[in-house]
Amino acid sequence: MKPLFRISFLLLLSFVGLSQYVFADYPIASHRFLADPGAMVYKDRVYLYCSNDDENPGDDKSGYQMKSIVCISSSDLKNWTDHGIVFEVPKNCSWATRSWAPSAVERDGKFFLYFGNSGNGIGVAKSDNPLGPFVDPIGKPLVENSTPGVQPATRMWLFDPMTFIDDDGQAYMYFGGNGDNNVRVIKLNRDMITVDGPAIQLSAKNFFEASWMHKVNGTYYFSYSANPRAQMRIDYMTSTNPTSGFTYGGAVSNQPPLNDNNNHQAIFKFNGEWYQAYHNRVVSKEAKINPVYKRNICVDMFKHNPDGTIEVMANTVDGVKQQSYLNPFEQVEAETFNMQSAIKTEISSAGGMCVSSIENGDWIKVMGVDFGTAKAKTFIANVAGNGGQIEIMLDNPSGKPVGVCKVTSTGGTKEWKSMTCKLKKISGVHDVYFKFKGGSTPLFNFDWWKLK
Ligand code: FUB
Repeated sequence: MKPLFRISFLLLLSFVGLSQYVFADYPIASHRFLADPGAMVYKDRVYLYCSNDDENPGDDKSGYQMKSIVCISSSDLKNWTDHGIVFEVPKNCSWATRSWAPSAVERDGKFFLYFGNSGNGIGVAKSDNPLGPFVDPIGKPLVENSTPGVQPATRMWLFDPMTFIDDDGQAYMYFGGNGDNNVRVIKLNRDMITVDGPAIQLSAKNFFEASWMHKVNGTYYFSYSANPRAQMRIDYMTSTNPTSGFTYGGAVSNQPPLNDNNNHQAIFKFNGEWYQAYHNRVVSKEAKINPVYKRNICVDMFKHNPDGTIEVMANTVDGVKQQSYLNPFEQVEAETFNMQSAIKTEISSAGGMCVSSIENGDWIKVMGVDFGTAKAKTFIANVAGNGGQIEIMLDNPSGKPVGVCKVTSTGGTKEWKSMTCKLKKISGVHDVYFKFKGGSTPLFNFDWWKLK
């Protein structure tokens, strides 16, 4: 079935100036329904590990059924790469039936992913690579109701783990939900897959879910989603100690626009600035489907004041600046883009992911591509499937193509071939639109592209 999120070129143009509907920083990876981002900055990229809302049937009866974690990443905060599913239960963790609201951390060259088995316990999975596959190393929950210090608690949701490594190397996992006194923090051993001592109780005003910890200039900031009585804001409290002495600080951000339901943040520092990844429900609302279980990911920026308080974050549609331009002379994965209309992604038989489900009129936008000094002569696209063509437009999606790449049938979606076309002389930085045309359904799969 084709995705419901389709932006027509006309509609895209009509967005200009209508800030309410200009999709830029929210949503990102709009071809997927994703939620509950957990951010990890590693080397020069930010990785967001997300609950996979594509797995929710979407009706009010079925609720949240997510059984896998999807990872998206970016080095420029504008173009995001879809890495697909990196962990799945029970395939990668036999005791779990759900995988909700993950967070990830790197230690000693290994990567650890923490997740909620819905609200019934917390699991850990390990990998040698940030893109997985992550696999359960202990064969049981890391934290469950019988873990010392978790109980007694009133109707606690045992989920939403966030693991934080302090400057002295001590790791702490924050978790819990559904009640002011239901915040817990537990020390982890250096192996990151066993706990060190009992869970410690913390209390947070209007605590609902979505625990997160970040540290600035020696101050520990515990942020969380407040309950519906407090409009599900992202609130925070601070302390000079990671496990005690917290005082309420106020809001990091309000209920996001076009959300009207649960809220879940991940706070990260990238290139010296602070950001919040979160979810809202703009894609499903725009597509006029039931938005409750179909969320999408967003990113915005915020600041800490000199006195240590947080300036309430503004939810914007274009508030995040592109951090670096994309180099088109190196292979660019087709599943790296800023915006799209009606495409999907799938596992590529050539490895990694590819753009799929491409039909006549679909498009993707890659933002801030640096063509340099007009040295590009040829566009190369690696494709597999039926025929069609890729029109290449700069800056204006309905402008004149600077190149048209004809795609002939390759003999199947597993038969990858490089198609080329001449390009007009182009210099400088441009947003590139690839518009797909053709008669067959689907046209072809698109794995990568580059310029020569
Ligand atoms: O995605 C399922 C649950 O919804 C998460 O665990 C909560 O944080 C809320 O976002």
